[in-house]
Amino acid sequence: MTGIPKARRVATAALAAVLAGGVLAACSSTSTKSSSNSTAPAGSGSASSSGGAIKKGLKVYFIPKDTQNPYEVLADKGGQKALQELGGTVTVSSGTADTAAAQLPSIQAAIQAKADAIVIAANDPSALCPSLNKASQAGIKIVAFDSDITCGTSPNHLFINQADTKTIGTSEVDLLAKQLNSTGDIAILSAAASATNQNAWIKYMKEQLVKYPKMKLVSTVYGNDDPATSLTVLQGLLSGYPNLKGIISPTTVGISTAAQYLSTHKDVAAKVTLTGLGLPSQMKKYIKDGTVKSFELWNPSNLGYLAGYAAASLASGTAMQAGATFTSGSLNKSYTMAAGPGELSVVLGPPTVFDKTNIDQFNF
Ligand code: RAM
Repeated sequence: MTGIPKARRVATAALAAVLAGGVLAACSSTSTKSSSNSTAPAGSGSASSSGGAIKKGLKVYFIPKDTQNPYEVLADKGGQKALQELGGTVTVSSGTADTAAAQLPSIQAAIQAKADAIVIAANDPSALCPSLNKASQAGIKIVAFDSDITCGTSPNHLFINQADTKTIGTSEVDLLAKQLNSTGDIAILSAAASATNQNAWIKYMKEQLVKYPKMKLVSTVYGNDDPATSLTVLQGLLSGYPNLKGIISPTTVGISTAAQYLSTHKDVAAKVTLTGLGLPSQMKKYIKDGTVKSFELWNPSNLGYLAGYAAASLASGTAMQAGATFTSGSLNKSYTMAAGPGELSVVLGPPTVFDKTNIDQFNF
């Protein structure tokens, strides 16, 4: 959390870009000013990789989970910034619902456009594999970010992980346990039931809960990263489990929906503690009014930015293999691809915990 003033400055630009841009659906963009993080990037870095210089004019397709989720929009803006620095272009294309089916036409469009790389946040671990494999066979480099695919070697791909998967899951349970004195019935308000990232985090939450025998997970519900659905399943939870003491929502859409509900239902808020993964820009008011004590996240713009640099490096000849490195522009770091369990990945960095002591320093 160093360099906060600069983080605030560039993060404000990121948010302004989102507000000004509105919903992005299959639109090309070559310019944006957004990029920020708790690790405040500064100035442009060098554009090279272990494969040599970055090619000019690269066409990268960013396929987010959907085009309406503010988190995904920030991530895509980060990708656009990266490709702008590198002399390439980004096309953002996806559906409006978090399903694999809604992403398939965008993969097809990337193939038709002879894109150099696809950067995708997968709504399903396996349903996209055949289509992505076709893209790979057509010479398109495949990068997953935010939510991984599980395709084995067909296609080979690199996953840009926002933070260590296990840490994300276990730390959310620890945050809630601290506030609940490690006791009580709890529930998870997730996104799409098929989302790889959500399920990976939930798996580690369950493992971590073993350390808290007095905390009992009574239900996991899915709001599909849609505010209306998230509200409906939240209300179902509250009426179905009157003794509920805590909710973890590992999605920015779920936690902001739940926080909004609790802030206007003080009787419920007095009994139910909420934490999870949220955008500071959306959660600030709920921290200020005491609805939420703490939550976590990383900088989504930087996630997209790193994915953009990775995609450009791969499309410029960097090998898709463990040990291969690429630079990351203003993140000022060289990233090395590591073989994880069943995947090749790099990790952006640790999540930041936000509470009333630091929330004002973050605007993404
Ligand atoms: C939501 C999405 C996204 C996740 C964040 C934390 O916006 O589910 O995939 O990474 O929350």
